[in-house]
Amino acid sequence: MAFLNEDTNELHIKIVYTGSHGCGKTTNIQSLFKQTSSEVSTRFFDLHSVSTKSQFFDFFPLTYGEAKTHALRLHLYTLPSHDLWSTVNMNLLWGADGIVNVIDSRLPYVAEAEKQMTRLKSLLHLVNRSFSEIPMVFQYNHRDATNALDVRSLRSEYTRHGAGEIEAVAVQDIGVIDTLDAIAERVLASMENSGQSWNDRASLGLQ
Ligand SMILES: Nc1nc2c(ncn2[C@@H]2O[C@H](COP(=O)(O)OP(=O)(O)OP(=O)(O)O)[C@@H](O)[C@H]2O)c(=O)[nH]1
Ligand SMILES: [Mg+2]
Repeated sequence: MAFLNEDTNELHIKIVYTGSHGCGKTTNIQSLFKQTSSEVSTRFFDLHSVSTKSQFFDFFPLTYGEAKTHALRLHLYTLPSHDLWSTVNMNLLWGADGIVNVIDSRLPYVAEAEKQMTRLKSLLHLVNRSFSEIPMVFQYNHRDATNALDVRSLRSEYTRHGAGEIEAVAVQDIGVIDTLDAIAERVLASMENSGQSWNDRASLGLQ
C-alpha cells in the first residue's frame, strides 16, 4: 500500500500493469522511460529468467508530479502473463494501489484477454483485494491494428464501474502518459475517499 516517506517528502504508490502476452505492458513502461527525463526516472529494469528466457517482470520507479506538498514516487511493475513463478506474481500484486489493465484490441487476442481478466480476479483475491474496488484503468492498446475491435465492443466486454478507459498505441507513445495520469488520479482519489491522507501518518499505517 501507499506509504509516506517523511524524510524525503515522497508519497510512494505501487501500480501494476497487467494483461495478456504481447498486449503492450513492457512497451508502456519503455515509452514512459523514454518520455520522462533522467532527473525523474532512474533506470528501467527489464528482467528475464536466465534459464528459460521467459519474461520475468519489469520495474520502473518514477518521480511523477506532486500530491499536495509531497513528490509522487510511482513504482511501476508489469505482471507476467503466465504462472511459472506464482509466488512472484502474488508478491507483485501484494500492496498494489492501482491496476492498469492493458487490453489487446486485436480480434485474435480477445479470448486471451478474457482469460487474463479471470486470472487477475483470482490473483487479486489471493492478496485480499477485490477486482471491483481496486483503482483501475483499462487501456485499449494496439488501436493501430487493422483487425482492432471497435472500442464500443471492447468496452461492453471489459469495463468496470469507476474505471478509466484510454485508447492507446503504446509503440507510438499514444495514450501512455494519459493512462498513467488516469491511474494516479484514481489512486489518489481513492485514498482521499477512504479517509487516508498523506498528511496523516497514522491513516497511512505509519506511527
Ligand atoms: N503496432 C503496435 N505494436 C505494439 C503496440 N504496443 C506494443 N506493440 C508491440 O507488441 C509487441 C509486444 O509488446 P510488449 O510490450 O512486449 O508486450 P507485453 O505485454 O510486455 O508482453 P509479455 O511481457 O510477453 O507478457 C512488441 O513488439 C511491441 O513493440 C501498439 O499499440 N501497436
Ligand atoms: Mg513484457
